[in-house]
Amino acid sequence: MEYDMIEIGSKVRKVLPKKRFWHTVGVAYTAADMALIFGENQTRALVAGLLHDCAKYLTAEEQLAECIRHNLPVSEIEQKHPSLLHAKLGAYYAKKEYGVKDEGILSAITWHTTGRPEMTVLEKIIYLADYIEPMRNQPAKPSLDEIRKLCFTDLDRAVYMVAWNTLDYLKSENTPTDPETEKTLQYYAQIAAPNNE
Ligand code: DGI
Ligand code: FE
Ligand code: FE
Repeated sequence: MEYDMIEIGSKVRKVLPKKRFWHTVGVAYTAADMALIFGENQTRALVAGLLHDCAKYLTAEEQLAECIRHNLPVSEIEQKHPSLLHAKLGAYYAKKEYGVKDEGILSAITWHTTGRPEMTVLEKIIYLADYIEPMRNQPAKPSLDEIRKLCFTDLDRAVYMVAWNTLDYLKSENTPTDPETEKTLQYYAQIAAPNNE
C-alpha cells in the first residue's frame, strides 16, 4: 500500500477534535465502500476521506490567515465565509504535511464542500460520503437513508439530491451561497434530475 493509513489516521486524530475525527473515519470507510461499487481505488478513497477535513481544527479566521500566508486564492464568498476555506486549505495540508502527491485525491479534498460540475468519480464519492456517513443525521428530502441508498446506485442522481438539499438548507438559513455550489446543482440537475422536476 502506497499510503500508511495508520500513520495518516493517527496524525489527523491528534489535530482534530474527537467528534470531527470520528466523522472523518465515517467518511473514509463510506468512501471506501462506494469506491468498491464504482470501480475507484479504495486506498485513494480512504486517504481522501481521512484528510478531507484535516484543516477543520482551525477557526474560520485562522483558515483565512493560513490561506493568505500560503498564497492560496481566496474568493469573495470565501472572504465573507472563511469556513469554506477548510476544503482548499485541507488539500494544501494534505500535500505539504501528509505527503499526498496524487492530484486526484487533492482535488477531491478541494471540492468536497461545494462540489463542482463534471466531478471525477473520486470527487463525487468524497462529496457524497461527507453528507451520508453514518453519524450524520440531518433532515433531507427524500430521507437521508434514501439518499444513502442512492449513493450506492447512482452517483450523479445522488450529487443532484445532496446539492439540492445543501442549497435548500443554506437558503433557509439565509446564508449566501458559493457560486460553485450553485453551479454544482445546475449541472447535476441537467444531467440527473428526474424529468418531472
Ligand atoms: O466540513 P463538514 O461539516 O463535514 O461539511 P462541509 O465541508 O460540506 O461543510 C459544511 C458547511 O459548509 C455547512 O455549514 C454549510 C457550508 N457550506 C456549504 N456550501 C456552502 C456553504 N456555506 C456557504 N456560505 N455557501 C455555500 O455555498
Ligand atoms: Fe468539510
Ligand atoms: Fe466533512
